[in-house]
Amino acid sequence: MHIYFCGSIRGGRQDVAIYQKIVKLLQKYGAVLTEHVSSSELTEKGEDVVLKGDKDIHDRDMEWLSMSDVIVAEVTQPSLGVGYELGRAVAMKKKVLCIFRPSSGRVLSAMIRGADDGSLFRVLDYREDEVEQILEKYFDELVKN
Ligand code: 6K6
Repeated sequence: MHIYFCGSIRGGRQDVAIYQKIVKLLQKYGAVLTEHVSSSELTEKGEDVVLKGDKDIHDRDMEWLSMSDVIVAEVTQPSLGVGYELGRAVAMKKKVLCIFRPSSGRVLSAMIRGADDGSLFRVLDYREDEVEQILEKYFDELVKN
């Protein structure tokens, strides 16, 4: 299974430790195409030594998105890039799981929370200590269906 993980980069790197935990857990279920999103070396500037610029980043990510079987997005830290990826994933009719921590004190965008359709696009609230169970339950159900 190919998994595309989304997390804020230029939107702010406050949650990078949680992204690392999530990516590690996701690797039990398949290949995470966007492992770099959880790299603590990647700063908000998101400068890349390998890719030439933003167009390369965009085009490569869209290719990976189209190759992926499931998209998992940590949406607590607002990010334009993550919102864009989610919109493109919906247009591609991909399976999407968004996870959000209400303990952050933030209120999730209505365009994300309101996109939950109970099947292809899911939005789940979680506490950090629940992340393992929430992913296990989601992927168990995914392989059954
Ligand atoms: C350097 C090293 C690794 O990555 C970089 C440069 N930046 C990006 N590389 C790969 N994907 C990116 C990069 N910047 C944004 N993205 C994609 O958008 C990721 O898949 C994230 O889920 C999302 C973050 O968007 P912003 O708007 O918070 O940056």
